[in-house]
This record gives sequence, structure tokens and C-alpha cells, in this order.
Amino acid sequence: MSFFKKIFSKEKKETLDKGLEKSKENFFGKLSKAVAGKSKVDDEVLDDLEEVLVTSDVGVKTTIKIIDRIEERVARDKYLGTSELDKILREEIAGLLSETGSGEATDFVVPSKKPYVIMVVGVNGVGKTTTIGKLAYQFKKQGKKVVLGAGDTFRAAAIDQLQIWADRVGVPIVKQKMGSDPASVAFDTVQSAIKQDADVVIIDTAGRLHNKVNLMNELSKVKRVMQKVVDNVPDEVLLVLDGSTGQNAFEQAKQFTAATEVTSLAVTKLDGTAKGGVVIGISDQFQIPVKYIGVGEGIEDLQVFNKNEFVDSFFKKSI
Ligand SMILES: Nc1nc2c(ncn2[C@@H]2O[C@H](COP(=O)(O)OP(=O)(O)OP(=O)(O)O)[C@@H](O)[C@H]2O)c(=O)[nH]1
Ligand SMILES: [Mg+2]
Repeated sequence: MSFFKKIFSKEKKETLDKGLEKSKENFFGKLSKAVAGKSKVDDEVLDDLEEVLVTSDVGVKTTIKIIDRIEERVARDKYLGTSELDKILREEIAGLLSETGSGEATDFVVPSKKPYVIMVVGVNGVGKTTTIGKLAYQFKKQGKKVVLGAGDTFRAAAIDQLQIWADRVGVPIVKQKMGSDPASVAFDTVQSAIKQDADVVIIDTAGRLHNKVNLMNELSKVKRVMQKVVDNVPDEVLLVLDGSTGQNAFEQAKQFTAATEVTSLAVTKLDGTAKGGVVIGISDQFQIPVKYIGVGEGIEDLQVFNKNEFVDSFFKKSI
């Protein structure tokens, strides 16, 4: 590993540790209450642990899986002290995540076929536009030519906001007037990307979900119309979820994955929340990989989700 790479990953790790600070405080606070005065992992400790996991937004299904594993271990090891509980929990959670169907996530790898088209979906305010800006920045740093498409034509401010990100990153944007057809914007964007010989296209979309049928129709139309320019696009449909909404993020993931074909997930706002456990539940329960996590509002605050690093950081007490 090069010197710079080492420095970079150390910094990355620190951002992740810092980003998860609130979640960790919350989790360890509850965990130490659950084991206070106990020397042995007994049924009562397990009940309390179950509550800690559920209230940390790991989700009921994943919590049950984790508790089952710990129970098995208690039965096997007979006498399991509470001092080892941290370590065992960490091992079991890491084990569980490595077995999930979503596999080991990597960042988006731009293929040689151009353009690589990413459509970004999700409800209002989850962080779609911000994530697009951060992603564009990462691609640009890799030397890729990026074009953004302002497919959220629902609000004028949405177009302006994407423009601000485009300027900040220094990439071109294709946009039309507010109220215009998002599919037409997507069409123009892909066409313009081909003309410019761009590597990556990222399309923003509006986040209305009050009518699932409408949303599904609109997203399929955007896809269909883009396919008039290039076959088999989009290459990725990235669903953005706001981690600070906890269980709501699970619901959104369920609804969106049922309504449209989602290929990857990004979970944002993990810095401002005590609900970081949501990422553990989401990566366990959906067959779609969590690729990115957002740990701040800045341009650099998007990280590739690495399960092991995440679990390590989540369980690291020293902040
Ligand atoms: N703390 C924190 N804030 C974030 C993160 N990602 C996005 N935000 C903030 O969340 C707010 C909403 O982000 P947007 O990117 O506008 O969300 P959106 O999904 O595009 O919203 P709409 O366009 O309204 O549908 C903004 O104030 C962002 O700065 C993150 O990882 N951490
Ligand atoms: Mg937006």
C-alpha cells in the first residue's frame, strides 16, 4: 500500500469513527446498562440485548437472527461472561453480514463501455442530490468525465441545487425548465454525454412517493426514454435512504425495491444520528448491496460501505 493510500484510509476510518459517534454512544450506553451488575450472559441479559438492538434500529428480523446466534454460543460455551459480550456481538454481527446475499460491496466501477448511467432515486430530502454531488466528485478525482442530469423537474430549487453541485465539482449539467418531462431531461443528458464522450452520467430524480403507481410509471418512462439513446441503461439504479429515519428507511427500501428495479443502496446522514444500526439491518435484509454511506454534508463525506470496517467502527468505544 502506498504512503498516500495509507494516509487516506486512516483519514477515511477516522471520518467513519467520527460519523458513527452518536450511534456508538447510544449503543454502548444501552449495552452497559443491560449488563450492569451481571457477570454472566443469562436470559435476562439476552432480553435486554434484544431491546438494545431493536432500539438501535437494527430491525426486528436481524435482531432475532443475532440473538439466536448468541443463544447458541451461550449454550455451547456454557459460562459466557458479560465482559465478552461486546466481542461476541461484534463477531456474530460481522459473521452475519458476511453471509448475506448482498456480497462484499465495492464502489461503482466504471466499465470501458461508455457512458455508465446511474439513476438516483429516493423520497424527498433523503440526500439524493448531495450524494450525486459527492459521487461526481469521486468519479472526477478518478479522472472520469461526468455529466449530471437534472431529472428532478418538480421544483426549481432542485435544479438550482444540482447546478450548485455541478459548479462545485466542476462538471457539466444538462437541465430544462421546472415542470418539464424528466424523461426528456434524461434523454438529453445521455445524448449530451455521448457527444462529449463522457464516462459517467448521473441522473437526479424527484422523490415523490405519495402515489406509488405514478412514481413507478415515471421511473420506467425515464428508463425507457434513455434506452432510445443507449441499450440497457441505466446501469445502476441507486436508492438513497436517510439513515436517521431508522425504521422508515427500511419501509422505503421495501417500497422502492417493490416498485422499481434497484441495484444498489446508499444510506446517508449517519453522522447526525443514533440510529446507525439501521445499516446493519438493511444490509442483512435486502439482497441489494449497500454501496455507499453518507457521513456528513461535505463533498468528501461519502464512503464506500465496507462491512468489516463498519462493524469495527461501530464497536470501537474510544471516540
Ligand atoms: N449530516 C448529513 N447531512 C446530509 C447528508 N446527506 C445529505 N445531507 C443533507 O440533507 C439535506 C437534504 O439533502 P438533498 O441532497 O437535498 O436531498 P434530496 O433527496 O435531493 O431531496 P429532494 O430534492 O428534496 O428530494 C441537505 O441539507 C443535505 O446537506 C449526510 O450524509 N449527512
Ligand atoms: Mg434533490
